[in-house]
Amino acid sequence: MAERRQMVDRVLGLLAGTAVGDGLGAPFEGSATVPSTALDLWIFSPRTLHHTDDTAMTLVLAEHLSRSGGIDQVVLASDFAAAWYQEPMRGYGGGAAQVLAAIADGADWRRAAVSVFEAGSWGNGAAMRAAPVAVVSTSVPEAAELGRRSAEVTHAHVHGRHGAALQAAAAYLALHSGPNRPLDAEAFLVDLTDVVPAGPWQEKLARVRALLGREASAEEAAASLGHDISALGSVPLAVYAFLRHAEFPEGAIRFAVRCGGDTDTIAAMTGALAGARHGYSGLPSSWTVRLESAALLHRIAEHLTHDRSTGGSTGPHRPEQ
Ligand code: F2R
Ligand code: MG
Ligand code: MG
Repeated sequence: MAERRQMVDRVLGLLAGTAVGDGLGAPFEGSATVPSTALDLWIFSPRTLHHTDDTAMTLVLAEHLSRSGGIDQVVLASDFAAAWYQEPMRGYGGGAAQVLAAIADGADWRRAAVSVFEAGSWGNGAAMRAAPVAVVSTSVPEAAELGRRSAEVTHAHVHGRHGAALQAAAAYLALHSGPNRPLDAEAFLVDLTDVVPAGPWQEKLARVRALLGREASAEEAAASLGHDISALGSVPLAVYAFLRHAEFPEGAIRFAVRCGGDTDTIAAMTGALAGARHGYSGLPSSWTVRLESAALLHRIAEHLTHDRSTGGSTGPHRPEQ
């Protein structure tokens, strides 16, 4: 029972960390730099933390997983499209909105996902929502595989898919990291390196390792890893922000926003990892109390964890044959 409560706390932390990062980062999205003073004004404000597409899509995926225990791509594509149709004002990417509109109009997701960009989108929209697949996974490779499957319904480009795989694998490692001993950043990076191919992704992870070695600042990390709307130019930075302050979730999320650029998304991905490691109880209550969607997050975390701890009606995900 205590074990189940702990897992609910960590799953809720993963979801609430996403929403907090998203809400704290959103006002600064697109700003090259985020001065500490401006961030502090917003961090210490009592105003509601409204969420954007990052949290909206994360919650859709989490609900999908809690219903089915795995990923049914036809249904997931339609779930994403329905959420966009209901709330198109959540700040979706331009291409993503067109893909979702096509799916809402009845197009097959396989065609829709390559209807705007020929090779599909390399945006970070699949990575930003991928973390919940970690909850239904039983290994790092399975989390990565589910991340890719959740991505391809809208992000067909290989970089869009690798970004989701990396974030999903990082979320799995964070969720299952021992909370009572310091995180082993080197082992974390070795595991992540296994889920992406040699080339630019592994090169970015090598840079994360080097930046950690010299405790690089937000500005230096953003310059080295990128802080833009692409998956390759944002997921490694989110991993860095998490590892840079692995024992201090508040510091990790704050650091992510300070990196500038695609702040809502980088902070949402960092927040998912920090929340998965430290749980909802490890996030500042002065932030979680401001969340627009707090009640929904609690409900989804309970459902998602319930299905896992009971074996559920669905059991663990089996890869498609
Ligand atoms: N869209 C935004 N922010 C813009 C400002 C929103 C504004 N604040 C508002 O309130 O409306 N943020 C959100 O979008 C990002 C996730 O994007 P996603 O889901 O990947 O979308 P998309 O459209 O697929 O890709 C984003 C852009 O990247 C370029 N791009 C992608 N693939 C491309 C390709 N193969 N060839 C050329 N360009 C490609 C395009 O410019 C896409 O529009 C997150 O930041 C989220 O917060
Ligand atoms: Mg957004
Ligand atoms: Mg964004």
